[in-house]
Amino acid sequence: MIKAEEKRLSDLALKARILILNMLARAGSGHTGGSLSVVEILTYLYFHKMRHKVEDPAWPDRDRLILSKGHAAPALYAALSMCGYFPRSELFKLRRLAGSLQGHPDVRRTTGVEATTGSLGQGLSIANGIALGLRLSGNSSRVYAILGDGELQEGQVWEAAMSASHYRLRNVVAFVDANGLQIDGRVEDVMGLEPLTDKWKAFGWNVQEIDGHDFGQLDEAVQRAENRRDGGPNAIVARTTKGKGVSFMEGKASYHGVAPTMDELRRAMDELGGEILIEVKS
Ligand SMILES: Cc1ncc(C[n+]2csc(CCOP(=O)(O)OP(=O)(O)O)c2C)c(N)n1
Repeated sequence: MIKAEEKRLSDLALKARILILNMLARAGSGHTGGSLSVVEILTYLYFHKMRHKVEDPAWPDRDRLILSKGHAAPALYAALSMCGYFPRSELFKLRRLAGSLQGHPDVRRTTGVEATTGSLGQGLSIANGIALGLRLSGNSSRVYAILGDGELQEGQVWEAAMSASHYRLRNVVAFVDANGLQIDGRVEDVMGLEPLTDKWKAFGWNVQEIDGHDFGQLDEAVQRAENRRDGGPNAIVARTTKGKGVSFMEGKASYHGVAPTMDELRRAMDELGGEILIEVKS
């Protein structure tokens, strides 16, 4: 990836972080740490890799993205609004009853969302079904699924992993946002997954392990995955930092499921050089 493109994507990722923190502070609840860890993966996919058309969200030849770790919806919403799927003002109505942006992605309510997720463990199965359908209809679109590492403790993920390799779904790329933390602590303490890449390999996947905040590495891994001739699904274990970008949130499980207070938002914006985009709630 050329330097200018890396810079463009980094600027977009920064903008996404500013939006995520503002929308969560406005909502007063939601998942901060795991939204911040997945920003580069989403930015890379929406702004560099995927074929999609804002003016035609149901374009049959679009690539699909399934955010299996649906609690990171704020990161998905930031990316979709920055693409132009809906106005930025919608972001500040996050988690309102009857609003278009629910706490977890809802395919019926939000333009650009491909699947309803939030109940962990289901996204890869959905991605497989879509990928099989695309293959049956001779469509070469790709399906990208993003899973959390804590999410991998759900048994359904491994059923989906088996079926994707059984059906040689080379049009599926699964990212693991491996930030090492889950709701209340370290993944390795709650229920260890390592050696994680070996597990995917044993289930018949091609696996790569990268730094999930590095656009160059994301691009190389995806290109390598898609250029393989030997078929089968591809997994990318993206090592990330929960809370990435905000020093006092980084690596802390305590920021998993809480929104920033106004004071924390101010401190975060000072660090990121971002603006407060919301009014203080009374
Ligand atoms: C089936 C199910 N069980 C429990 C939850 C509650 N929950 C939401 S996020 C989360 C932790 C997920 O950890 P991880 O996948 O590592 O997410 P990240 O650290 O990237 O935010 C849990 C248990 C859920 N959403 N779905």
